[in-house]
Amino acid sequence: MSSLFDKLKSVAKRTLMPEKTVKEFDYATLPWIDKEGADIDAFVKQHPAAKGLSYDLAEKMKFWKKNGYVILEQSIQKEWLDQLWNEVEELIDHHEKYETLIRIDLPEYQSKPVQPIKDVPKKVLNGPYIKFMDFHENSVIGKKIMLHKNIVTFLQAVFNDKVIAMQSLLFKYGSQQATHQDFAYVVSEIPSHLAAAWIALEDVHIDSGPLFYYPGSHTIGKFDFGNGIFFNNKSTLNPNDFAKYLDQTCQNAGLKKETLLIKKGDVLLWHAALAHGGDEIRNKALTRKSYVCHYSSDSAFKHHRQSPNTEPIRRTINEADVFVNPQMLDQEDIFAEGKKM
Ligand SMILES: O=C(O)CCC(=O)C(=O)O
Repeated sequence: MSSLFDKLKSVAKRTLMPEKTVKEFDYATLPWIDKEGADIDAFVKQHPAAKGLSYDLAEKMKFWKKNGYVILEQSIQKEWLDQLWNEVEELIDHHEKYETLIRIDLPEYQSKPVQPIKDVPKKVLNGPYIKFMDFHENSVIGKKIMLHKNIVTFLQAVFNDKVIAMQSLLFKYGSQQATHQDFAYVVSEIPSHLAAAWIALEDVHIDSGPLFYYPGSHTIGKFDFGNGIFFNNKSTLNPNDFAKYLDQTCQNAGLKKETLLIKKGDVLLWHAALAHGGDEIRNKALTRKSYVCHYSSDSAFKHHRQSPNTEPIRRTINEADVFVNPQMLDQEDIFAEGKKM
């Protein structure tokens, strides 16, 4: 136990030497595409994977630089998406057999929002405010979709580096999450080396609580949580303050809020700093099945989050890596149907 003297010493240290707080991304380590004068045409000419894609890489990259997102239409096979959702249904129906972690954002789970699925009642799992966490670790098809060539090729070009998949979330219903930018919550060693994919597992209905986003918001000034740009237990401001700041700043900058009404098989890719959130669910009967994956680069993400001090065990698909969860080795790829697809 620390003595009163130790406590006073640590208060004095904090008073004399305040922690250095970060207010912006470091320009030197920004992905090349975010720097001034990035020559996308010259880059794409040299990029071996640019040919044979279902989209025009240079055009999408220019759109990304200006708007902070792109939509890749009809880029994932529907049979793969159906297989993934069948596995989620199995996970829910026989939840007592599985260890997959679930995040439950309901008041009665406030003291322990993350729990193994086997401990969460089926009725809760089948309702809103549920996130199935890192299911790609359990599922081969989850990994294949996460590291699909159409996604990986684009992100590889954005980072000009190998792509590393960091984490994933599956949703049955809309999240209704307040406006945020992902870098504040999903932290890689170089915070600007972050991107996300929103993969539609069904056509999105306007009343199902669709994702919304502010095109162009990836360049607005960063919010200060009181201790810098990342939200953690030392922050004096909270996610609601963050949301208010983002909505207000986007409005003041004349950025228009867009609603994501994409079709099954379409993918939205977004920048670390694109302001986005989940709209209100206006029809509670409507699902909004979706798969959200977060990515970083090889230079910025070197360890599995659950095991920061060990060399990761890698699975490579389409030249991109995802790390095996070293704490749940017996759960890795237990859904193996995707091997045949
Ligand atoms: O899908 C949603 O409604 C929100 C997902 C999201 O914002 C995120 O994972 O960062």
